[in-house]
Amino acid sequence: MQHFEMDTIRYEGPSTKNPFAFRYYDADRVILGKKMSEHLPFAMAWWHNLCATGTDMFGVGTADKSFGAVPGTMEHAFAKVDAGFEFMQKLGIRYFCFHDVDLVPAAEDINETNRRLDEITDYILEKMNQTGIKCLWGTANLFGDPRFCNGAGSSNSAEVYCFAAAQIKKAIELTVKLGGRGYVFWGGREGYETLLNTDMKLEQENIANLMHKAVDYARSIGFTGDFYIEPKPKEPMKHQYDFDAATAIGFLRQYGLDKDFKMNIEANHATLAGHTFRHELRVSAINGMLGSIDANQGDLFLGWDTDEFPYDIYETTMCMLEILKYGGLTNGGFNFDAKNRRPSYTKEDMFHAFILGMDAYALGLIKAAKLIEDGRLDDFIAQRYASYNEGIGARIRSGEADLTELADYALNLKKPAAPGSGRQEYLESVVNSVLFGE
Ligand code: XLS
Ligand code: CA
Ligand code: CA
Repeated sequence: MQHFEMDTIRYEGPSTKNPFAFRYYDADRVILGKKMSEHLPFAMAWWHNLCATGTDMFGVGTADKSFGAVPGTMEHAFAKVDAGFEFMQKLGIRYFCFHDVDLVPAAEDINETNRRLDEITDYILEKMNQTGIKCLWGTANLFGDPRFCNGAGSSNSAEVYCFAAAQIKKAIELTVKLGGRGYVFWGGREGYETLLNTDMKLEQENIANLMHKAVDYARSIGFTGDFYIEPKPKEPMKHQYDFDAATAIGFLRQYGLDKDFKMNIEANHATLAGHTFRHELRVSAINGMLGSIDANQGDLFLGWDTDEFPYDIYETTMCMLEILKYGGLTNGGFNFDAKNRRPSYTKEDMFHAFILGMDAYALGLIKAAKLIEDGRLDDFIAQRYASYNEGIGARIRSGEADLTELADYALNLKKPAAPGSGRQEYLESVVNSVLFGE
């Protein structure tokens, strides 16, 4: 049974008026020596695309995601697999990401949920073998069930902590079964509402302990991929422990987890933390922890996580610039953790959203490569720090000069030369000319 009427979406070039065609995403086009499809391993998020109907605090869903079955049944779970694979094939999406409970309806008894998960992943595996579509990463939903109202690894209840462990264990097994290249820990409700009732130290130690046990178990059953922390500062909790990349990296180092973990950076979470997306990517990259990307965008006028499909070409260009300059993603990809706006509720809209997102990243890649080839930004930065290439600057970089030598250097000079203009406006005009010059 076909779930979507559209044909396969093809590249037709920037001038096409066909709403069901790519304008920029041309899978086989080579950019800086690599195919676009290799630069951009796109993934579909099971939860937004196949599960979410547009429910919000003020109203029920607007989109029909029943796919011909009764929601809440295993028949529906199977229909979602069929629809999901058809959708990915039609768009040329080669990866998917999932939470355990995206795949099947959770049962009262966790043993029954696990049995359902075994059944559905057998079927998913068949579909993967037929289509060549792969799993980018898996994760466990440790925030939806009321038992996790005080967190999972950070729960005050040891029993709830064990249930979190059981879900993580199963989700890791499923990720390994599906050949997933990563396993994500998004903090969910790992944080607090008020310090009046919170033992922060105990909670953080417990989370770290759970992560260590997860790594040990995963490695023992053959998982060779990356673990990711996905930072987010707030929502649903007032304060979440994995506030941003710098905080999460500090936590990983504090508890000896930095060899197994990298960052999964979500664009919308970066802006919620008061950073640019690019900032979070740079912090991760310079710490050797640029892992994977949740490709979406937020709304700067709103204080919450809107998970919109990316359309801002400045943002996608700067993201791709970071990724190209820091050597690409290893096991990671570009997961569209994004949802249609509630009034865009048709099946066509699901396609429009992915075409928008894939084209926005493809155009960002094209423009980022142009910025690199143009060279003016790199040249400017190299020249800006040139004082560290020789003389006292080189001795600072090598660590040879002690504080007295540095101070004596200054005393001899009496007054430093001006540091040189930052030329921000000039550089911004260079960016515009590369983006829009032709
Ligand atoms: C929520 C997160 C979540 C993670 C996976 O804000 O983005 O969807 O990506 O648990
Ligand atoms: Ca996410
Ligand atoms: Ca989000």
